[in-house]
Amino acid sequence: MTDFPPGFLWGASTAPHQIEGNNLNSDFWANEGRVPGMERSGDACDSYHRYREDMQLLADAGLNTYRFGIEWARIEPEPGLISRAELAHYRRMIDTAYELGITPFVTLHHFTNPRWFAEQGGWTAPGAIDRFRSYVEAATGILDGVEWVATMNEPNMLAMMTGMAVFMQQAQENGEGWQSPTVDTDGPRPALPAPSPEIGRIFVEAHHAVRDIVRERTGAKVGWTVANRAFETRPGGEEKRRELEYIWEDLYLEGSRGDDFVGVQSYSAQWVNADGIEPYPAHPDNTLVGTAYRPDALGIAVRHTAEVTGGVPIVVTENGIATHDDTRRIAYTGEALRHLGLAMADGIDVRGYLHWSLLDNYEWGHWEPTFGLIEVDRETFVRTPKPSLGWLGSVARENAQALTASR
Ligand code: IFM
Repeated sequence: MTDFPPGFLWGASTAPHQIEGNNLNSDFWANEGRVPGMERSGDACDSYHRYREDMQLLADAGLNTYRFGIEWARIEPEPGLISRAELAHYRRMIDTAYELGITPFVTLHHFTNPRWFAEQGGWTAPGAIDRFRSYVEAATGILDGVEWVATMNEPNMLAMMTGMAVFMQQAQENGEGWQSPTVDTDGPRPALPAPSPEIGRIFVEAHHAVRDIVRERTGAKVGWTVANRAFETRPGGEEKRRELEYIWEDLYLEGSRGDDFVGVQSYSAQWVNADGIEPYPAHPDNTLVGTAYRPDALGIAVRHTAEVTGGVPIVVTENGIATHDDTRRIAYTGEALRHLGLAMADGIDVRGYLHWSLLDNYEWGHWEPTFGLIEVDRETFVRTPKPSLGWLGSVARENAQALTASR
């Protein structure tokens, strides 16, 4: 058995645009449906109205933490116009979590921006950080008592997506299909555009700016969450790996030095050779988003994160698998937890494990890949917990994970 430390956070994560539904004032909503092959989020899981039920299922299973986001596009639908009603909505979510004995873990920005922010030039426009700062100042008004706040989700993927806006524009003009940043269901995933370090540095600056605001105004631990690619090196690929690792991860991990925690988000691992990142080869074990089945990636990810950040406490803020086979989800997660336990046994400071995702949700242009511990009927919104929810809940209750394979 691996024992996890007392107070370990056990939970699941979501993001507003992926579950709430009708995020009308966001830039992502504005683009949905315009590009062929891109499905719309629509009502999503209607969690905007059904969040209590979602949290109740999480708590009943035995999990103790719920990571959810608050949506800038709802809170500030027009520049400078702060919606008190939306702030009150998110405060009710925080209060509901506490009422159910759940620790809320709040993300301030998860990929989506207000439509007006995008129209003003987005993150690369002058004044972008000030606009984000103003939103965070308003948001901190409802964070009283919240212990964990992530400023931005996966700034490295966001930097890549910001580059993808150009691709989307071209795809629209040429009538080409949508390429989700997170999904490729037709064989090996083509190389994603590398995130621009210039844009990445804007996010580091934005993170530091709002980290200070959150610290001044709340008692929360503050950090951000970084997508980890768990790169592995083919002979001769060492230099290329260092170059890519900086662009994809280390710029952001270095930006988290001085934070109270860093979120590790891990799904798969990927080989790098002297020419660059190798696409995932087609394989029957590949997941529904086209990635290789690599639960061991979580161990690689936390070890690399600890090394680059110099030991900033880690919370695994996302880890999971896109599959229709829940038995596989349990097998994947058990193995990922085993690798997490081994890293912790080697002295890495990990404070929690939050599974992605609580619900089958909108995977950025697609509904087919399902990551959830809970199935959602998209017409009736009926929630049906999968066996993996009960399984993860029992791991959480025992605060331990049986080691099923040898080291
Ligand atoms: O669904 C996404 C999430 O929004 C960010 N991290 C990866 C997940 C799965 O692709």
